[in-house]
Amino acid sequence: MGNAVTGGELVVRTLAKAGVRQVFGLHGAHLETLFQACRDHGIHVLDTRHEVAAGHAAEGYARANRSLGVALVTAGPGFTNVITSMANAYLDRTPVLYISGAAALRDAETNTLQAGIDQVSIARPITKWAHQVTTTQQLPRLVAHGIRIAASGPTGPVLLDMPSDVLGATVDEDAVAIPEAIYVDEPPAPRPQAIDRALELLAKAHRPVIMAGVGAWQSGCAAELRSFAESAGIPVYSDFQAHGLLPSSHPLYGGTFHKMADLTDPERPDVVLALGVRFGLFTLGSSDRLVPTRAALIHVEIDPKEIGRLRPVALGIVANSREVLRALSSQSASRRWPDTSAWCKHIQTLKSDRLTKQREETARTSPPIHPYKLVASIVEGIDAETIVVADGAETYHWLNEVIRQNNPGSYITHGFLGAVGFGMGLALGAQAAHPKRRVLCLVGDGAFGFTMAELDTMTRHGLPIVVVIMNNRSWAASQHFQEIVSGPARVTGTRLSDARYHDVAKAFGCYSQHVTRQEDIAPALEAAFASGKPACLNVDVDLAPLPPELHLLMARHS
Ligand SMILES: Cc1ncc(C[n+]2csc(CCOP(=O)(O)OP(=O)(O)O)c2C)c(N)n1
Repeated sequence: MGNAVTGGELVVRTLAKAGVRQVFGLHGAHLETLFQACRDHGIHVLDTRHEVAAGHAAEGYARANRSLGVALVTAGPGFTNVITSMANAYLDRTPVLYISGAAALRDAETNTLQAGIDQVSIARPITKWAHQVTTTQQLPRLVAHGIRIAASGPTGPVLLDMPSDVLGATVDEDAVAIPEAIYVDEPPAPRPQAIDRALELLAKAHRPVIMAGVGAWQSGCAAELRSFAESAGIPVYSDFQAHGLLPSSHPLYGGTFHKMADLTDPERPDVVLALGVRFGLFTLGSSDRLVPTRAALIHVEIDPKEIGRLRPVALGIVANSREVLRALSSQSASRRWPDTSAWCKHIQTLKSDRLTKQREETARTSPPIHPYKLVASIVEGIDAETIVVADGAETYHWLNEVIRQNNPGSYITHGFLGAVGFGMGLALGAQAAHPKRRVLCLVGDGAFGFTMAELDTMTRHGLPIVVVIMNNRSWAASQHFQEIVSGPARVTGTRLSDARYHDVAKAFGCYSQHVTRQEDIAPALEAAFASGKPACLNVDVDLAPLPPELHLLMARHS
């Protein structure tokens, strides 16, 4: 006979076996055995002020670390508060294990506390798998199963719903084995014929382009991407998740996908190798602004449902992006590649022309600070290791203009859900994943208001995140949309006040500053990082200018 252990203990032993050292959550009585077991096993619980932030922090951790994130939320409202995070993780393919408490099975249909809703059914459409565990002995097997599902491509969220009596019951530890091999390590590789065909198409191209998407980033192909792009002389664009996979400073990097709209006839791509790209919002749907209709598309995707979804393909390959790049590279050296140097140079010229144009257009002195100048100052004021989180619509579109990261997983921002208000949580997770790196969270004033109490979480846990508020006193993307669609005289429900957010931050124990002049941004950033504390810079910016990317998107939707 071994020791009698609780279900909570079995869950945590399994998490520990899977390499989990950090979880995010907010306590509730239903979770008590889990919190106690985490304490015993040295798994750090980063407790937030709102489950919204706990869910997003688990996402931020997963995205900054390219590993599993774990969120613990209590029964009923704790669960409903992470629905947005679940949906976000689902659409962005972020591997998060959500563990929800639930009322004891013996209390079913008794109108008891925090119960009466079917949490599994609610989660099912927004997770890869949702399941209620009904037997204590099955907890290790099902936790391992959930982790395997979340972490295997295409990765995504999983909900395990755990009734309090299942967690609280004890079993003989010798009667329950903790699974050893939890992760699946063999990603799907392409067939040789597919690689031959891809090489044939690419070798004939005059203006080839690689588009790296979420699947490329998740495959961990930074070295392979660089080596293949260099050997074949092919420029690379990326979506937000794959940003930094090829360093922004690399002469073959063209920018985020939307920058492909700067390629105009006759200099447009003729062959596109899309690695783990999900066509849609970030490729302007099925429009041919980014990928011309006449271009041959080679689409590599781990999920066959994405291939040909919006664009017909010349060749579809269901495989892991890194495996495909390895196979391409193994044959690349023996090939004669066409000289693409003029094409690559053209893309670099477009890139620098765009920056020069914006610098000239925004050259006027402050106040009010032009939003472009704020993002440009931020990018100049951070080191190459800094992780940047961006939240808020116009805010992140401005940042997209200038962001340059040299590491993957270092730019964490909006995906398909477009959920405003997730930045503070993401930043908590990113900083927990990388305690030695700097984390800067750029956030719209509207977005900041969702979870500003997380400044307290930062203070309590000693996380020196620098929060910069792009304060335009408005839900700017909404207000601008309204002005364009309904007219400037019809603005309603989209204005915000000139709140003193820096005072709020001070009250939470943060370093804080109100910034109103362009020339004060750089020193304020420096002081914020030097403080070694969580910091909040409330920066007043001009509401009027519209970010260039938004022109592109509004043109599409008008
Ligand atoms: C949770 C959520 N609520 C509402 C919206 C609709 N929405 C899209 S952009 C936007 C304005 C965001 O304002 P802010 O955070 O201040 O950023 P800004 O656009 O001013 O940079 C809103 C409300 C959304 N995307 N997500």
